[in-house]
Amino acid sequence: MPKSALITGITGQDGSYLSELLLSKGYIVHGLIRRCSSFNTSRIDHIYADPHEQGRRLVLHYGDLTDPTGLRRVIETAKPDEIYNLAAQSHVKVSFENPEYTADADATGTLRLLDCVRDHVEHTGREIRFYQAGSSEMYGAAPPPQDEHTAFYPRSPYAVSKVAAHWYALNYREAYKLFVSNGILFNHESPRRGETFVTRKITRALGRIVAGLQDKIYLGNLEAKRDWGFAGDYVEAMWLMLQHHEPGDFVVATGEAHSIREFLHEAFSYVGLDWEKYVMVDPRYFRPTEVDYLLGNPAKVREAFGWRPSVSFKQLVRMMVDHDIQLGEQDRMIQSTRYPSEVSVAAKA
Ligand code: NAP
Ligand code: F7E
Repeated sequence: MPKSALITGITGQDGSYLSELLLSKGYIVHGLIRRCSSFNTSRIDHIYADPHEQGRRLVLHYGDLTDPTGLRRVIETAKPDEIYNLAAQSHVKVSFENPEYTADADATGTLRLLDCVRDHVEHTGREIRFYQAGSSEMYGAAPPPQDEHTAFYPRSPYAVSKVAAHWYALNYREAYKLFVSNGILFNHESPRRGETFVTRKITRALGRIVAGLQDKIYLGNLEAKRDWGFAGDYVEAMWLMLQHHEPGDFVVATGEAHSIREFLHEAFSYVGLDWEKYVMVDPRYFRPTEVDYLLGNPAKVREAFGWRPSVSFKQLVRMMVDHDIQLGEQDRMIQSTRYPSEVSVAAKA
């Protein structure tokens, strides 16, 4: 029998890479998606399988971490061997604006899912292995480098919610002897990164600058430092955690940190531009409490699974810039073709 996995947050950056990885390993992949008035599946459209297809291995279910009865039904239907809980309101700045929703989805949502697993395991006697998507944001103001022994000091409603989810996961591991692992992942990026996270915001704007579609980019704090890796590498670490002989808590990071300024320099100089001519600082992007310096120590995952990042900082920046230069060119083409039709519509009106 092929293994089956349920991924919450399948439409997100990590969900899409993880789905590809699990399908390539022969899994049947179940994904939780939210009903939305416009399509939200662009990251998984290339692996989507029509429900009428025989033997399809990707099955999508409507659901939401704020809806426990729906979650219970999905688990009963999918009967997964592994659950990857990636769903979250994942934007730190937005969590200051929607703190209660962030806590409901990210903290209580994790508790709801764990409780469904607890009951399912108890009633059926099946084993379900559970991955919880924890974050380096949980370390917040704790000085670098951070590892599994560093005390959490969260600095946003998002980070506080992730700390709660981490402890719920750990408590369910100890109380009910469930196989639950917490990944503590440092920032990981890709061409599929949401466009309001700083790396993608920069590369997307750069692509449009090169295409002649904009000449400014407004950013917040340029001094913060992050340990940025490639999302494709990080989903492999998630999978490895659930194949390990015992559950645990694992930091996943590159062990190298760079400031936003350094990211800007790397990206703009790659296409022969000086970033200082295009970047404006706008305080609207400052956070009420900032996380200044995140630098992970990945020694434990290296020793436990031999995991190492395969993409360097420079390669990551270039991969994202190359992708967004193409997207900028597409934007330019769409803009130039839209203009004549808008003119003809206006002429008819
Ligand atoms: P992402 O691109 O923002 O994706 C988040 C996913 O969660 C999307 O599929 C989203 O659905 C879904 N979602 C949001 N609220 C939900 C709810 N109430 N119920 C069900 N689904 C919901 O995030 P990501 O970068 O892939 O990150 C994956 C996970 O890892 C998140 O939990 C994030 O907090 C955590 N994390 C990320 C990083 C990183 O650097 N990327 C680092 C550490 C931890 P829609 O598509 O419908 O919005
Ligand atoms: O900000 C600064 C900002 O939003 C990084 C999420 O995936 O990783 C992510 O959270 C830094 C911060 O990521 C802008 O102040 C400057 O210091 O790209 P970000 P994040 O907050 O680190 C962690 C690990 C997660 O778990 C989260 O889910 O960049 N910054 N100017 C800016 N940030 C944004 N977004 N936009 C700016 O204009």
